[in-house]
Amino acid sequence: MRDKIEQLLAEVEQLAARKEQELEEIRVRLLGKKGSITQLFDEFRDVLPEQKREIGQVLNKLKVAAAAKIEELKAVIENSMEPADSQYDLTKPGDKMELGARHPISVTRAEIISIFNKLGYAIAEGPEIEDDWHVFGALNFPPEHPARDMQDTFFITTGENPILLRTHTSSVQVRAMEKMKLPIRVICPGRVFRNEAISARAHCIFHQVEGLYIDKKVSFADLKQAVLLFAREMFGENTEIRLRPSYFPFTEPSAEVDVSCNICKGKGCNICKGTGWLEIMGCGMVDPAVLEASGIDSKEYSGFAFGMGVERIAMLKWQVKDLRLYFENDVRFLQEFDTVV
Ligand code: 2U9
Repeated sequence: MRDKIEQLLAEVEQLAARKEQELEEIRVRLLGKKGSITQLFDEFRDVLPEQKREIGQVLNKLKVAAAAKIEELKAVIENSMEPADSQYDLTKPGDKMELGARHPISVTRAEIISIFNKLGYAIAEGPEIEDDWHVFGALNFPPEHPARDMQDTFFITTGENPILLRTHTSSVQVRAMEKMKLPIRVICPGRVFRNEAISARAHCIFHQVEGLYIDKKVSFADLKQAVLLFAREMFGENTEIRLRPSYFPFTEPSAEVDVSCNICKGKGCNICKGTGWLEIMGCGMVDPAVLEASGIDSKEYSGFAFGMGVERIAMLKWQVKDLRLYFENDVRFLQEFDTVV
């Protein structure tokens, strides 16, 4: 096989050499000392003065065009005569093709979305650069209220309704409440920003999936059932949940949700720090003041909401100890995940 390839390469090179010689003969025939174009220049001396300008122009054009064409063809032939190994080594084994993979955060986000899609939630998206009203005002964070300290952010403008980077995707739910017809059942995945020092457990950029369900007679029992269904789909059918009372300005009552540790099955290990439980999200009943702020009658409608950090869910799923790994995009880390698409 190798011999055959080399023989054929030699033939191609011989062919190119022959063609180059033929081309040189053509050049001499046209543009050489006695070439036909050169001869026309000799005859040009006898052209009548009144025709000299016109014929001179055409003649020059012919000479330039012929020279250019010959140069062009010479380059083509020379290229094809390059020694084979300087251009292609047909005997070299092919380069290994690296398969791409989805980022573990994308995989986790897609899994969360798919679970809620099955529960009838639509997806809503909104701007990362928001105004103060949609991030704080409409969600029951009065100006100067200490609850704002928990979600300090990056301001783009100052003034009465400053423009800033959203600290949660709740702003998307506010926009949904403003424009969607009731009942509303949405999840809002997206990137959020907080003025936080970067560490193994916190970052100034992270991803959330939040959800909102508003209808007549929505109860805390409905919330608990939705959270339980999600937890069992995400972490396994034997997963148990527990709700601990908490505080958020936009929900009342509010709770933190824990799932039973599926590493030690609730016995206590170093992943769950001996407690048997892992915190996965926050949730609560939408505060009536939040419904009213977006023009929804809180006497007729009620709703629940929940929110989770995608990085946190992904850390629990794969037992990743340092959040920063998700942002560094070191391929050695990314290749650890079985996420080839
Ligand atoms: C509207 C009304 C209520 C969204 C909610 C949480 C609880 C919550 C955190 C989890 C970890 C954010 O990523 S995190 O830091 N979120 O605990 N979020 S209830 O409540 C809403 C949203 C929109 C209109």
